[in-house]
Amino acid sequence: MPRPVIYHIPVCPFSQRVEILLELKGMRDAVDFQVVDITLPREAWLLEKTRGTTALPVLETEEGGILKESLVIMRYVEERFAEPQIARNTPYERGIERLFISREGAFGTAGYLYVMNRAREKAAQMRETLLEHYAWLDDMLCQYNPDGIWLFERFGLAELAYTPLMMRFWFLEYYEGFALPQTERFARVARWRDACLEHTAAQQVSREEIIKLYYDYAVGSGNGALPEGRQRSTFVFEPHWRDRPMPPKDKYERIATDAELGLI
Ligand code: GAZ
Repeated sequence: MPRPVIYHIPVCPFSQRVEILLELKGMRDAVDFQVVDITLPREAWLLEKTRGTTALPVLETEEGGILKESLVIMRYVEERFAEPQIARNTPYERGIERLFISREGAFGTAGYLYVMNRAREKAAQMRETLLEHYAWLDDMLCQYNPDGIWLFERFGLAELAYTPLMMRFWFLEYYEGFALPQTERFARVARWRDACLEHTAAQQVSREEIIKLYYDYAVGSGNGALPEGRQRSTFVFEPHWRDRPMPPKDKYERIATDAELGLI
């Protein structure tokens, strides 16, 4: 059976959104996921399909149609494999869902800039910016479902848009000592986040994997780029992350060697 193909980077938060959605539908095999190695130059045939852009995920339909942007691909999968429906039912609730999702980009950027920051004196401001995003989510959750867990009565599109990003933010706990303050301002969003991280449909990556693979981000090099003095990216597939040691936490002091990271 021909199936849509998604070209993706396995640990990328954006493709995990679509993986979670398919898992919620019990249809993981409805899409053929093809892995792209972010540490190698993009292949010409793939660049041709994307007309030159390199960001993933990209979906290709059976007819050769191309779609980019994880949230667009998410809606395509939701509508194409319509049963069971995961999106909300009414126009009003879909509106709330979309409003909630509308800050995912800024939320993700806040966390990534924070982990990639190399100037210790800027860390406090970056933490503050991220906390403002969590406070906004807290306020939304308090408005629409103050006593529950999810934005509505179950884990849905709102949750799957943010869960992969909140999982990547395990790197902030490890490299920045970041934690949500245990105060009233964040109580509702903390309950939501904890439930999101534990949801059975969202277990495609682990904390250990995130911390090891994103070491290069923590010393300022994103998207498979190589930090100074290094030959191998922490995003390489070999050696497997399970066989590598936990990276050093002192990201402001120095950059660990390939050997210390278990990459050679
Ligand atoms: N908006 C797109 C979507 O699909 O939702 C984003 C896709 C994307 O950025 N993909 C990245 C990619 O393919 C991998 S994940 N990069 C390779 C390339 O050649 O473009 C996130 C950030 C950030 C830096 C990196 C990432 C990240 O901010 O996870 O903010 C959220 C990249 C500094």
